[in-house]
Amino acid sequence: MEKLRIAVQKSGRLSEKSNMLFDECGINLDGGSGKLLTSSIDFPIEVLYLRDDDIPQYVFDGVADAGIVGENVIFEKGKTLDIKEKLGFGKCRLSLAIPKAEDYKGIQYFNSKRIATSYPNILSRFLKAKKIKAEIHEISGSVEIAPGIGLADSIFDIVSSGSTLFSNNLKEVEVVISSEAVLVAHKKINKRKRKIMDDLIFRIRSVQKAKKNKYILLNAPNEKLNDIINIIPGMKSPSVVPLAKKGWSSIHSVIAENDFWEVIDKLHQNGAQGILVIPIEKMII
Ligand code: PRT
Ligand code: ZN
Repeated sequence: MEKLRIAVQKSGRLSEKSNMLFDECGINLDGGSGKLLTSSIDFPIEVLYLRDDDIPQYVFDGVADAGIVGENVIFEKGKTLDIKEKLGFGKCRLSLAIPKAEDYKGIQYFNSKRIATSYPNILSRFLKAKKIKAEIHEISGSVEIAPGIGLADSIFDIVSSGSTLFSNNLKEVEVVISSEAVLVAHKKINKRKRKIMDDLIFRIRSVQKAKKNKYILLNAPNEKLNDIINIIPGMKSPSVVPLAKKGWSSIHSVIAENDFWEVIDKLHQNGAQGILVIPIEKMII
């Protein structure tokens, strides 16, 4: 049977989350460690483990049909691929940073400066758009130490928490792109593989929606039901179940994680009691 071949980072920051995503989608991989190509026993995919830098090329060439990789790598490699889905992990930004003690008044600062980076293409596109003439020094790792050892005046690198910059006496002065892990696909995959891709995306979305929402149960006096239903409208509308105690009901609904604390406050103010909030595993609307 035809399978969709997906390239995934072999070992690094995206590996664990990528494998976890398959797991959460109910896709079990026949994962003897050290294997470069593995199949799922219960879903028509096979996973090819690669260095993240190689993933755009493999997908572009059609050696893999799809891949999970950071947007930063895709933009750097400049390959035309279909970005199918943002995956919500591996979030970071690509930023310009300069020594802490330097005065920074704007992008003009970088004129005639030497900038060390592993992302020369993204950087040169950015500098060109801003009409800045700087010298780009491409290095493959430990970019953050370049200014300290006199190799460059500044850097262009991935920043996440900012602590690497901080401990190297650098400060972030321009965010050039934001990035996260995405599911990408080869431009032309056949109909059968497209169907597998759609099934996979459907599962990914169900998992992601579930993560963004919580199941909520609470008790309230009947005269407060309308007010409470307005606060937690639910997917269609909340379930209301009478309690054994006369004049009281239990309300079940779904709330967005982002609204959580605000909603809880309002529910309290409107007489809700015994509020339980429970994670949702999958959510299909
Ligand atoms: O071996 P392989 O080539 O496959 O892996 P790699 O070493 O090239 O990449 P890896 O595993 O380090 O990162 C994979 C992807 O994770 C990147 O391409 C990004 O899309 C994403 N990502 C998310 C990050 C970070 N966060 C991150 N913080 N990649 C790297 N970093 C590094 C950054 O380079 C810097 O040195 O972490 C440091 C900064 O972190 P903070 O938290 O101190 O700011
Ligand atoms: Zn890499």
